[in-house]
Amino acid sequence: MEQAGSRVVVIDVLRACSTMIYALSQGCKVIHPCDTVSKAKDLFRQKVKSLGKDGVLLGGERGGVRVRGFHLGNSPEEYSSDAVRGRAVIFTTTNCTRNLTAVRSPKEVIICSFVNLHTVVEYLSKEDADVLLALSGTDGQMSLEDAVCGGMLINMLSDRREVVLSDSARTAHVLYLHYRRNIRQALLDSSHGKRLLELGFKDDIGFCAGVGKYEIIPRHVRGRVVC
Ligand code: 3SL
Repeated sequence: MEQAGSRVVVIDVLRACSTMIYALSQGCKVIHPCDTVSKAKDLFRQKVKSLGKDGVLLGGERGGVRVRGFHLGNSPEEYSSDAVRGRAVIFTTTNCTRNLTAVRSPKEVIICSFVNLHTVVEYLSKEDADVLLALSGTDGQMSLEDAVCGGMLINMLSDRREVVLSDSARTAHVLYLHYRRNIRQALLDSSHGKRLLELGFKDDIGFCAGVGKYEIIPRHVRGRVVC
């Protein structure tokens, strides 16, 4: 996907963007998103040669659960300072990293979820460039939680600068207005949230519903996510 002149904001509330934001806030040096498990394993082997075994971790999920043989799954709190500080993470998830590696922008690609939303909005409000929201969704379908997050971004940005909305942006905004008093409920109502609950990831839902906890803006630049 390429949008000439636009800043692209990739949103995946549950859970990959929230996890990447948390990992980088905890001192992770760089995240390398990969679209497939085999590419992640290949890249890991290469990086071990240059960074050593202690310098790099393999993280991610398929079907919500940690890939067999990986050090970390896709629960944000696994990426604590103790685990990731000073290290590179090779990261692959079912939807988000695949979408992320497909997005191109001549301006920039920004990683966003509720947990860094305020900082992203402050940044976007300083410039007039078009903004394209790329909602990760689930298996090619729209996800309620990503739409509500996009809608909240639109709501906050429209207080700070002029915005002209497409129909899909307007739809996301209306969904946000519905959930504005209880963001966590949007995550609980979503099919993705329900699946994570069944898998035992209740704490992740609480974490990912925490609005504006981290003041960082990760960017995807030439295959690397960095702050
Ligand atoms: O598909 C993804 O990118 C993941 O974030 C999905 S899950 O939350 O790990 O199920």
